[in-house]
Amino acid sequence: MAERVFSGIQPSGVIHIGNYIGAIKNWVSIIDSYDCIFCVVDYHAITVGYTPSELRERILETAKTLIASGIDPDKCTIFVQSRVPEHTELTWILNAVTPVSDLERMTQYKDKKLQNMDNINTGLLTYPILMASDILLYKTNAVPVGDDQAQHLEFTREMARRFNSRFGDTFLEPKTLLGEATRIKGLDGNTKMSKSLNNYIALMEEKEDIWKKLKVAVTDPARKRRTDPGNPYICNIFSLHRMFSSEEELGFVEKGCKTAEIGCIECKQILAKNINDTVSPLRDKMRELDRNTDYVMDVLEEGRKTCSRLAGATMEEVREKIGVIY
Ligand code: AQP
Repeated sequence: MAERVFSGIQPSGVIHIGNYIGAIKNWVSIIDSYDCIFCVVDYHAITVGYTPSELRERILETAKTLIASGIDPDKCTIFVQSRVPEHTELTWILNAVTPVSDLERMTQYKDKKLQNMDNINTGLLTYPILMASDILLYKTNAVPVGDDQAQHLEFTREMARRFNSRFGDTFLEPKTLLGEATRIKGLDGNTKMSKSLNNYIALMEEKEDIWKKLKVAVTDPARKRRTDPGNPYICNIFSLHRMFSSEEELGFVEKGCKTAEIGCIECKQILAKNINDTVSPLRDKMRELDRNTDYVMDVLEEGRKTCSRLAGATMEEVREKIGVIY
């Protein structure tokens, strides 16, 4: 039996190249080696401000984007979190064994609090418990996460240990499967590329729009004029080249930037072409799926059935262990 992998993505906005490089591409690369479950985590997405009609569309769009990016439904399970209510049931139970102080020190909570000052709801605080439930419900062996989620995965392991030591062996402690890429910064060059920060290049962005966004993206501030030499190692455009460009192109822009032989515009044009070359087959596939929404709905329904069966079995065990079966 292949080891089980679980990972999720929020339908909280447009999926961007950071999500692709940091998560989805890695998921595609392991799909043949593990029993993979990929989840559109819509209940996570309601912890920040949103519009119900948009969420409805984004759930389906996120599922389509996964499939268009190479997550083959014949090789794995894809489903929507809210369609399997055991996720929230387990969350409530794990709430009761989680110290509030553990949640308050989570880095993502601190960041999100600052980004959502007018809506610091309890869901932002308990987000890691829902994530732990997603993972533990399926007796997951390994979770592929970007380094931004590493703290939440450590928290999940701690939850498994805590529950097991109190109620007896139930959950597995999942390992981390770290992909090759680290965190992708946004076009502002400051924070991580994020759906909610509008500092992204969408995965399905059209060629002209990729260029429009890259043209104004932040580079090494020391390069004020075309003739100023730059430092590629502090330039976010160069770090994106590492993800999308060939070794030869990397060498060319590295040297060209340091010696001012090329300007930022030429450097960005090479990057824009390479991003477009990577995403254009995905865009084509997405258009095909847009014409075949019934197929995507069928995939999600199959996923729901599989996950309901697995989650249902775990919850029977959990209810028995915590003493609510009489
Ligand atoms: N900038 C990034 N670089 C590398 N990996 C990233 N991921 C997200 N942003 C980057 C990875 O994408 C997966 C799915 O992320 P998510 O949808 O669960 O939520 P997130 O990490 O909070 O993504 P966003 O884009 O920043 O969304 P919002 O703005 O809604 O919070 C994860 O595996 C994550 O590591």
